[in-house]
Amino acid sequence: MKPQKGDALLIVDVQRDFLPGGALSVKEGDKVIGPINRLISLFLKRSLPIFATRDWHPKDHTSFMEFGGIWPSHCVAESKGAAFSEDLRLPKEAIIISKGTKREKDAYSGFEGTNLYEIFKDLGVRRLFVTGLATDYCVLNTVLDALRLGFECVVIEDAIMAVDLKDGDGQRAIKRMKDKGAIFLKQGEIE
Ligand code: VGL
Ligand code: ZN
Repeated sequence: MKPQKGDALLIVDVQRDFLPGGALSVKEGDKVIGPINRLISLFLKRSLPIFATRDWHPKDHTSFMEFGGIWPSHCVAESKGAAFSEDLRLPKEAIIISKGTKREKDAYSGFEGTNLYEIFKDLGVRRLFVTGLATDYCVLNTVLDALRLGFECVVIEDAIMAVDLKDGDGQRAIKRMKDKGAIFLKQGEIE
């Protein structure tokens, strides 16, 4: 499959806290970085837009355990853990979308409380190539919203990784995305 006009690369939450050694680390989360870097090169070469979402929470965010949530404190805005992985070759052209910025509300989807939809419309984006972390939370919710909003979604299966709080969460998330019409391909199938 060849990315073309109307396509955009969407990189979900490839931040230090979600990578091995981070506060909410996804096991083998770093495996997504190589495939994502190759897609970045491809989209840059074709002058196609690249988006990177980031979890960007206030330090007393409602999703944190000490404030009644289910997660350890993670991705606090401006902290080291909230930074994108230093191995991710994010170009200066990439459009960065911060989410989960309100204390009282969590936002797993990149569309929630952001202007992502408006930017896609302005740029004529119709199809998303989705990568990043984590399959069973932010990737899942972003893809389901995108499909509901009328975007086609190609999910790159070797460029996503699950938290798997419960065994099989990642696989169930993949099934839910497929059932709603997302296409799954490997990075090597995109050229
Ligand atoms: C995420 C858990 C909590 C994610 C964000 O990016 O998938 N997961 N906050
Ligand atoms: Zn979060």
